[in-house]
Amino acid sequence: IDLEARLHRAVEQDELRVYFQPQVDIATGRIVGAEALVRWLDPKEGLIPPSRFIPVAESTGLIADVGEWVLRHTCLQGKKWIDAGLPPLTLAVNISPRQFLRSDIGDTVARILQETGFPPTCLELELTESALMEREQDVVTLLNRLRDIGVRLAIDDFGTGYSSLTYLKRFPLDVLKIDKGFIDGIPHRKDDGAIAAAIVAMGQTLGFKVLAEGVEHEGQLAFLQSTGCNMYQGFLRSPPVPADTFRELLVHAH
Ligand code: G
Ligand code: G
Ligand code: MN
Ligand code: NA
Repeated sequence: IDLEARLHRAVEQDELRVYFQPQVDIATGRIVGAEALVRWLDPKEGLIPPSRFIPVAESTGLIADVGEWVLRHTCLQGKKWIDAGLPPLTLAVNISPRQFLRSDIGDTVARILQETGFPPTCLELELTESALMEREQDVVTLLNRLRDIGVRLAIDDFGTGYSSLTYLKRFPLDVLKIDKGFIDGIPHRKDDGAIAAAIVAMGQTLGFKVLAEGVEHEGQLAFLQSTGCNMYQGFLRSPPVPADTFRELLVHAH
């Protein structure tokens, strides 16, 4: 049977898993949140990465079911951590363009927050530049509805899309995530460093928090610290890990 049919069954039979990658406050070194990243635990094939099934889900429409599963599962996990007395965290969930542009995304998010009891202010939605470049008026309406619900909004892979900087002043956003592609060349490539530093300065002037993605080395972190960048994610601290492992990271770090 094909991947689409298998994925459909995987959602129904709870074969998906959510991994969590720490998001670290650069000034304090503390874990302040996590990005939720889906995996598919196939009984025969083992762990299947999202790069293999998210595009299929997007092109077949299954993304609505997969996306809703990830959102609900992440909020349930976040609520468990709050109830267990862990320090407050922001959990970031990736929303694919097709999932975002459905007119009922606001209703879906509001319903899941209500059902799970997870606080809206602890949930961040990661959107891509390409999703925001679609029908602009619809996008403004969708973003404002999400903003009214109280969730935070982040731009993922910032700097890589066919984007226009005008959307930064038009859309209600909270976080810019600098794409790993700019972080890779730091500190030896002057151009990458200059672009990262410029994104931090511009983003912060516009009132956003800025997060650097894919930080792997101390040299990158030291450079980002010098720019005043707010947060980072990357293998330097931890790859995405299962919930229990993430909880251990939290407990040991605090
Ligand atoms: O987790 P990994 O490091 O393999 O992620 C690969 C890609 O899959 C990333 O671009 C990430 O944004 C995407 N991805 C991971 N989880 C989700 C998800 O729950 N929803 C969507 N839409 N994309 C995801
Ligand atoms: O949603 P997004 O496209 O930003 O997904 C993040 C992706 O980056 C995931 O696939 C995650 O596993 C990966 N990732 C996170 N940190 C690092 C890192 O330090 N190095 C590398 N190579 N990949 C990373
Ligand atoms: Mn992301
Ligand atoms: Na990214």
